[in-house]
Amino acid sequence: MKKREPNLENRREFIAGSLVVGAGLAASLAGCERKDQGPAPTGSGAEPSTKHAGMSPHIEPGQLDHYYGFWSGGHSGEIRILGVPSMRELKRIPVFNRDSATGWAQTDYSKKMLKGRTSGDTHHVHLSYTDGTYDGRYIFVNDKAQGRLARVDIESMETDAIVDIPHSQGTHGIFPQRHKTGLVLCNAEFRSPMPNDGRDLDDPKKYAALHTAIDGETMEVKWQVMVEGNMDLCATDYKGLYSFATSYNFEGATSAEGMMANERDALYVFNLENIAKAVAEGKTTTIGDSKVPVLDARGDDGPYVMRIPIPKNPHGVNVDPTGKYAIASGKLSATCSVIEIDKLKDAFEGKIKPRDCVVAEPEVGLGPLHTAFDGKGNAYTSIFLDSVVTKWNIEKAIQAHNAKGEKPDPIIQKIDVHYQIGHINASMSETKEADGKWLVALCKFSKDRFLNVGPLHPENDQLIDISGEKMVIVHDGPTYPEPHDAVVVKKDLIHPEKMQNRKLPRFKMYEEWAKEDGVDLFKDNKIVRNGKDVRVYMTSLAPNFGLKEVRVKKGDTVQFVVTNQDKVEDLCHGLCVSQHDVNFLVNPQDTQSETFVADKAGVYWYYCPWFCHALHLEMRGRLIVEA
Ligand code: K7E
Ligand code: CUA
Ligand code: CA
Repeated sequence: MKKREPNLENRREFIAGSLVVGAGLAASLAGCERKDQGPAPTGSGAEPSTKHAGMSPHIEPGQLDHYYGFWSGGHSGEIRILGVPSMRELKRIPVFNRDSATGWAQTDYSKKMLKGRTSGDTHHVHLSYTDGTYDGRYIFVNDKAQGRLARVDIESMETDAIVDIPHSQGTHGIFPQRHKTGLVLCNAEFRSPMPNDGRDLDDPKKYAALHTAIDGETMEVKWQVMVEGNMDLCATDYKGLYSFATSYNFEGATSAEGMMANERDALYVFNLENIAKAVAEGKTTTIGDSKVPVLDARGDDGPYVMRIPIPKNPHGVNVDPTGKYAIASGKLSATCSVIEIDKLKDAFEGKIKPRDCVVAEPEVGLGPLHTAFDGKGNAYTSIFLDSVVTKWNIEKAIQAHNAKGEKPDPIIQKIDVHYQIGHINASMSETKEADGKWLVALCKFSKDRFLNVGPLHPENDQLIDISGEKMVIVHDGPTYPEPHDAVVVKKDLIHPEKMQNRKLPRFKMYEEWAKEDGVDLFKDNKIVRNGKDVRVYMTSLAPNFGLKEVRVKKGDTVQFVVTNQDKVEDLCHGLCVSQHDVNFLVNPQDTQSETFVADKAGVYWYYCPWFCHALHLEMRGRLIVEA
């Protein structure tokens, strides 16, 4: 073993120690040895690892990246777009959070979607698919905090739908179907009473969790399947037949110790065809006041759900680009379980046992979490406790599993990452077009890799060149906490529009108001009073607002509806009303609205917060509130 910084070693032991509570577990983990240390950590006198013969992540000023990276924002509640390989942050898309720059969670339509909530916890971003690759239409993202699923329209790069999933606490793993934009499957991580109305409080045996199917086109909740164990990560196959969910608390415990009691938990396999048939035949029930059909599949290895025993507190599950294998990571076992998807049919028909679908279980390191692919038969698993990425060969792992006597070694390389890696993903890894170019390793701790910025450190998203036989780290990418997952998408599959295209559902709302009030949004500047409700239609065209003065009475509810007439790319305006907590963005050719109460008499300047013109500072007017 190469010499390490003592700090780092302590930290690893600390983190490992805090996780490893069960004695049996410690014993099972001790058996795993690291094979190849990879490059030494930089910053400790070692050669910087960027000197290598492979691809450069450097993108010259003015040059464009080759990939879009879509990052979840974790408990920031947003989605971020990064350019890969430069790792430059290009945009943040507010989803569940309040965003002062754009007015998200303040504008009328976003408020309506959010129902007054302004926080969320996004973990998993996935794009809509057609024929096993991205179709460039939608981004889906979960909210673990409040059990929701949201969708972003890629043309506008704006959240266009948010769905509350009934009786789903801790909506965590999500995955869209890959044969077409069909269902988006969503896992509830937390078991809870059904319904959660005060019953069964102290009777965890009766708690359950739901696997929910949402139509990716209409964003309607289609059905739910109730199971007994919790569900963590989710994946789908490439044919539309199955979805998968790892369960780390198959024990049904309510404490961490209890959740680690058994050596094996399970991978749930949902048979989507059989479920759809049962739903169509009405073999369902409902829970509480939700109208969504629920199929109760607790405890039975029936035609709907199969449980494959796998070790131990499994976390990630990923399907390889050939669609042949689902790979579940052990987390508290040093192994990954490789499930051959073609065998599932026989297992569902009772011809083989569920466990017979496991065709390999290679030892990859301590605390395996997630797996990415290069399209050349290799898997890359993030190893949390060891802070490494393990590159291993899937076919060799299967040969080793079956071999009598001498076993081939599937492990190709382990490379240090900095530090405590969570998710991992490779360019196009979640599609049949995985291209084996770049791997992003999303590390939870950055420790000493960046300038000290206080107790809250950035995360460290490292970029790894996987185009050669050996992985090489080429870039450290600090991010604001806490992205969990990312997908890396070829740039020619993503075509956002540069001007607001007015197809989003919120435009229907403005058109209806305009019709009611006999107003042309793009031409008219008009104040419409209805009792104490005052609607202000106003245009913006650099460097002027259509109204220099808006006169209202104290106590009026004022709604500004602003339409940006500018047709110039990148020419945004906005509206900020001084002292009234009103601040929103209006893209070129866009309309936005926000409502507030004018509760103080006086003169309040409204102004454009986006630097749009030499006379940008002069782009303002007076809100005159009469006593
Ligand atoms: Cu591993 Cu929420 Cu995907 Cu985080 S989960 S790392
Ligand atoms: Cu418009 Cu600044
Ligand atoms: Ca467990």
